[in-house]
Amino acid sequence: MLFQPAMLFGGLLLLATMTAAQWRGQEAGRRRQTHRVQHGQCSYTFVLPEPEPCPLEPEAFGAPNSLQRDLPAAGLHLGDWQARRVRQLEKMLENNTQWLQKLERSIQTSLRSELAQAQQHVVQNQTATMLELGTNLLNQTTAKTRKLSDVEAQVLNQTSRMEIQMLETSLSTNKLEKQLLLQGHELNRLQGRNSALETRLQALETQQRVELASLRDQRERLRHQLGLQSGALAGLERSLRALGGNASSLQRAQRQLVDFVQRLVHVAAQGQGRASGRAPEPVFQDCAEIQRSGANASGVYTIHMANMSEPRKVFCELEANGGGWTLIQRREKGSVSFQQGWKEYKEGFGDPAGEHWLGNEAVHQLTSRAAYSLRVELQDWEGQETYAQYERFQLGSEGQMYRLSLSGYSGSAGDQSSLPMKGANFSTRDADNDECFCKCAQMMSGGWWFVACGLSNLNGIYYPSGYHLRKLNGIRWHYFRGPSYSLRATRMMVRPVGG
Ligand SMILES: [Ca+2]
Repeated sequence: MLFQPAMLFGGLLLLATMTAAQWRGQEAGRRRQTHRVQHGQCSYTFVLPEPEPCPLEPEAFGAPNSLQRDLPAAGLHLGDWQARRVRQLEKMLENNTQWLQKLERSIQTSLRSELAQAQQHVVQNQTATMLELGTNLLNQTTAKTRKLSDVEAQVLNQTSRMEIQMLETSLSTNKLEKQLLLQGHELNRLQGRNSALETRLQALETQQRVELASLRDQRERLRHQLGLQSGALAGLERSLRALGGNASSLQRAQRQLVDFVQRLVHVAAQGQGRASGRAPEPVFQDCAEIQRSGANASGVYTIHMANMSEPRKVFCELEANGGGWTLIQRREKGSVSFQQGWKEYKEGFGDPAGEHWLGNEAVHQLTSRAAYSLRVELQDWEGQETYAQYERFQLGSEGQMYRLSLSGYSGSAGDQSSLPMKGANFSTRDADNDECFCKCAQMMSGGWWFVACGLSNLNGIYYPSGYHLRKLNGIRWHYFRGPSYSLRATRMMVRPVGG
């Protein structure tokens, strides 16, 4: 079917050529007729038998020459001639048609075989090409498949690794979640406590506000009274100034009288001793006098202080820093408890050879007799030693709550004094004389000149090495080792000014 148009075209071409050739053939007379047929790229040449010339029937036409010759004359026979001629032509046409059919069959046969061959050839070529292509494709596919398998294996490895990591991650996530839960519980608990504390704090704040208001009222009242009293005081001061000279001379005379009486008592005792054959015993008021008497070894000596009935054993530092020092306090190993009350601090406690507090009353008596200096020596747990010295040091009476008076600070234990230069009352756990709403002696421990609560406390709790840090109730000296460092050793000693 596909070849039908081509064949038709070929047939038409053939007919055209043939007609031309026939014409040529007729023109050429009796030459042999060759027919060339062009079909695509192929050309076919056919040598065909010369068509038989149709014999003219003599009886019909007579001689051709005669026809031509007799034509005008024989006009009556022209219709017969034409009929014969038509039959002749019909026959020729029939012959040609037969010939054409033969030719067509021959062409068809030839074409069919060539077509089959061509088709076979094309099919073979195509098959080979296809096979080659298929082989290449197969090779490529195999290579790609191999690559894909490799990639798949890698992906599988990667996937398993990722799965392991995911497992690990989920485990750690679980752990973290548990921790988070625990922390959340803890947080809730703390929040609960916090809110309770906040409530308490608010209650305290309210209470403090109320207290503050009442205190303000009191302050106002006191100011008013102070105003009234200052006038009276000014008058009194004026009178006192007039009496001052007399009073101080009276005090001196009183002290001299007491000294005299004591010496007299002592002389009487010596007289009794002499009567009983014993050697007389010298009497000293402090370690400076002992040093002046010729002693030069530090140690425990006995002194007789003015206004004190009993002699006291004291430790005398007669070697360091010019000597003549009477110790009033020593800490060195924590063997003596300094958690004592007012009475104990008043009378003194401990052993003068070791750790001790000489006693506020004795120090008051000693420092009221003459002008005294104070020396404070400190040692930390790193082996550093330092000191603080005060040119003037005096303790008030018990009625004055053994008030501290200081002046003339110098030394290496900080640029500033850790003892209150403006003075302070003495406080113990049972006698709160500080300048704080709180009770410093109970918070900081021991007995000291607390302010509110101040920068020092050499009578705090003794903490051994390793426990001495971050202790607010330890042995403190702010400008040496800070507010919460508990020191290793301390000494406090007094000496008459210029003595
Ligand atoms: Ca207080």
